[in-house]
Amino acid sequence: MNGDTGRRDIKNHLLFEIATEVANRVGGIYSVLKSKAPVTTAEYGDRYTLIGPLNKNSAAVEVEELEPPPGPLRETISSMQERGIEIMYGRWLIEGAPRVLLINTGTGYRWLDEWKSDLWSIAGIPSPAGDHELNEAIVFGYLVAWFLGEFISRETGRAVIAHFHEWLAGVALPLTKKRQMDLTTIFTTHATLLGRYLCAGSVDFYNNLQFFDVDAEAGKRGIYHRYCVERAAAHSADVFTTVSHITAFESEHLLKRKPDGVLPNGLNVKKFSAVHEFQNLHAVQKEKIHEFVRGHFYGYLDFNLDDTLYFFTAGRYEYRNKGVDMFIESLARLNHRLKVAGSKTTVVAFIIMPAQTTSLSVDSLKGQAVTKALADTVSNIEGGIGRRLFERSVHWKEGDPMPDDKELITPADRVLLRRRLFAMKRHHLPPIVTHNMVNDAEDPVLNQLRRVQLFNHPSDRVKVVFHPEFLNSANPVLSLDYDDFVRGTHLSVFPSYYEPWGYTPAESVVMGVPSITTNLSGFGCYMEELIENPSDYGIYIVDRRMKGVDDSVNQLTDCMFQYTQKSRRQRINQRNRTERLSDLLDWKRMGMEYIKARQLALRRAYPASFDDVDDFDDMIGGTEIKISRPLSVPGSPRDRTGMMTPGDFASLQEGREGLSTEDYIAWRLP
Ligand code: G6P
Ligand code: 1S3
Repeated sequence: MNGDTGRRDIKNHLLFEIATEVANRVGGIYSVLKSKAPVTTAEYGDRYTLIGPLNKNSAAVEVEELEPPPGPLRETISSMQERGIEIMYGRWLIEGAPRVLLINTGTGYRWLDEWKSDLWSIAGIPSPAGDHELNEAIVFGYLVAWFLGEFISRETGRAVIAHFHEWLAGVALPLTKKRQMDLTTIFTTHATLLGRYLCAGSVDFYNNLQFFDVDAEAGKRGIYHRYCVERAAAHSADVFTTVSHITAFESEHLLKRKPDGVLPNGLNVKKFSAVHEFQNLHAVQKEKIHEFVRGHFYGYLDFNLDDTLYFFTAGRYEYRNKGVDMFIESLARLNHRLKVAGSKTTVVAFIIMPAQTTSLSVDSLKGQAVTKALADTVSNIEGGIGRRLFERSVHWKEGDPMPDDKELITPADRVLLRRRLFAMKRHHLPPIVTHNMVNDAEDPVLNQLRRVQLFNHPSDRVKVVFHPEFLNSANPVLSLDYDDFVRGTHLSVFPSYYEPWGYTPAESVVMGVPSITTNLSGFGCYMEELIENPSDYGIYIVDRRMKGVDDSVNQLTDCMFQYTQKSRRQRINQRNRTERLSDLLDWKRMGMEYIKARQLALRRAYPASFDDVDDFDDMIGGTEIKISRPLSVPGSPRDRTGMMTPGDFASLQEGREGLSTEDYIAWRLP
């Protein structure tokens, strides 16, 4: 509990957001912070600073170093620097350009043992030797607590909110409480440690959430000490939040604190000035995927690219959690259904998930090389024919025969072309993986593809390409950046089993690419709550909660099969509708929940400053931000509930009368 002396100015409060992914791309939290930066800096200006550990490689490209402004910030940084702590202050070179403060944890390790024993004595959190990740979390946590403690002793005028993301940045939370710091805190968990571990195994997670012996389960998996940090962070924060209702439910049971609210993830949505620009981009990027496919399937290109659909899944390689197991099984069933139906459509399904590889395979490189050589030869021949045709025509006189096409292509051209065609002969099927895998024989994706026999056989209507590396336009085989690749595809498929939010389907939607998700992903549940008929808008939600596995696989197969039955015109219409959902996912709208969480944190720490109900309304004036709602535009999705902000269906439920979390309307699994 802080002093609540009422001295601090809450209206002009300062905001620190603390995470290990500040200016350091690791996963989803980086996306949250980066995409949210424009709305947060618009609201706070220089009252907003992000704090993270210093990663020199990524800071070198993402951050421009600056002199800290004079005042408490500079004084605190200098004081820590004088004690040997390296701190980099600067501008994160992203839209919104927020200020960042990056602390070199390496310069704090000399106190590691002391801090470990302190953590044990103040919070009962053990820290066995040899867990590097935990050591990093402890050193970072103590350095952040050090910074915040010194900062608030110098900045005595304004209130301070410290918002922490994920357990890795959470060690400072119990410290702020124990040291009774005069600030207010928020903790957002983007997943739970136990949830991720339990789901990756073979437990029936959602039906047993209430019954897990959490300490024992954490102990069995060797993560008890990390779990303690996560739980302490959740319990010490003034306001505890998660990214979705499904994770709120999970946290309530696994971390034993009911979250105060849900802060869904938004995107920084960019609209093109021409409405149909994204459709044009689809055609342009699809042509680049065609180029790859021509090379990859050379020698077996017996399917029509104009009648080919591109499906994909992508993300971190969490085979079961991200639902790749279900995707592959459904692809096998889809293959069967398309064959039985005598369909002329071919589906090329991409799996983009980084695994350990040694290099691109010779076969993949060769495929691109032979088609490139063929394209160059054809273009030379084409140039020669053009020149000769022109020469003949320019010398043509009345009475001469018309230029004969047989003479236009020379014997040398024919030989060269024949050589190129011979190089295209292939004696084995096109590969299902583009790289040499370190562990080919035990790779779960490859083994399942073998089990269901998706081998890119000419008779298969579903072909598969496993690209075990994130995409990059500098890659010589599949030369596209991720966003461009997504635009060129027809359908994204994310049948996750464990997905607290799920940026991948949301990103696909804002690019106008229809997406399949599940009712076990935060995003899927959110869409289901918000839109009357998500499938009308290209969001297909597979039921993995109430159905058995086989039924869910069939539902996913049906979904994909029905998509293959659509005409081009229907696909174009569908993309238009999908893209229209993007305003719903914009931070301008989603960010409202962050505003509410911050107000709740201030109110809890400084209740006396909120004597007057109107004060709270003033403070939360952010609700008046214009939320663009395509909902009112004819032909756009209709909000099922008439709610104005995403969190209205069970988020920050702070009543005016009290501060109890009991009035949080927990979303329950049926
Ligand atoms: C976009 C382009 C159209 C193109 C279509 C192909 O809408 O603007 O010119 O015909 O994509 O759609 P498809 O679903 O067949 O890739
Ligand atoms: C987490 O990253 P993940 O892919 O491990 O955080 C993301 C950002 O909140 C979230 O979108 C995702 O579902 C979580 O799982």
